[in-house]
Amino acid sequence: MQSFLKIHPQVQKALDNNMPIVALESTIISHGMPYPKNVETALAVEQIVKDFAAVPATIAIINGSCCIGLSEEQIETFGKEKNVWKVSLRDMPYVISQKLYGATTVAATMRIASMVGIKVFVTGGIGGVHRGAEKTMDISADITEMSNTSVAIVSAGIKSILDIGLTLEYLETLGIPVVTYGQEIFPSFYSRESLFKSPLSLNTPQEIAHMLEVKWKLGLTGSALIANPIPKEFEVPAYEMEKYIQQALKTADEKNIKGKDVTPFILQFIAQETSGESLSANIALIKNNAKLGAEIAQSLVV
Ligand code: PSU
Ligand code: MN
Repeated sequence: MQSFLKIHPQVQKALDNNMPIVALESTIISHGMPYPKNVETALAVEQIVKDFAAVPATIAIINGSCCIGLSEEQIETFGKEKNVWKVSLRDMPYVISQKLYGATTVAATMRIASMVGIKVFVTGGIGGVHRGAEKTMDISADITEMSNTSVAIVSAGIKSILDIGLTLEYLETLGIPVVTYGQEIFPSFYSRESLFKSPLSLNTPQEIAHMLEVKWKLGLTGSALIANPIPKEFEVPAYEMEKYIQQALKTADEKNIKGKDVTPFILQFIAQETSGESLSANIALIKNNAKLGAEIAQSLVV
């Protein structure tokens, strides 16, 4: 497996010295946001992780290697290049063996992070159970991967483009702890609230880190979803988002958008329709997650 891994010297140094590391995904750069905001955000997020005394490791597939830690130039390439694959678990062997550019989703990123022992991963929002999944069976591999891989995910809850209730049910089935930071109500990505009470909540990064330690010491392998509500000043009320989500889902259906193209299409549609308001919210929440992720990584001793 080692022969497929390419570890950035800074990340290697952090691994050797048991320093806190935060993994970051690359699909959000290539398929989740438009250029140049995507590159600016990816670099800003790395800087925040550094400001909070942890080492960022953005993960992507380049020329047959799983790269753990990217240079600024490589991040720029992922933000600009049009022929980048969105790589979930099922795509990994193909994209690696064909030596293609691959941006890793939550599922693929956490799997690669776990190969070198990184325990904390920060993103905007995870994939989950889509609305209408009872007919389409569209359930992200992010969710099933969370039961396989022992890497905690810091996200802003579950995007309201998904079925939040069904996603929470699925996470329960898989035995994955869902912990909201600092409030009882479960957040819905663009908004601090949802119709759901959070299954668990904790008020400090230290308590979250301690919970993770206990989980893994008990031999309860797998992830935990740490839901970090978007800062108040950037939130878009759920009822306002809902009409854009409905439009996006309807348009995706009319255009017969399927499979892995659904999530990027919906994100782009909503960003366009809200004149970038959803994009600003997305950027703000991922920065906020980077801070919490670094703080959790700091406190973690596993
Ligand atoms: N959520 C976002 N932006 C994103 C994604 C999720 O706000 O770019 C990406 C992540 O990489 C996630 C993927 O893993 O979408 C999920 O895709 P799917 O629903 O096709 O599994
Ligand atoms: Mn899907």
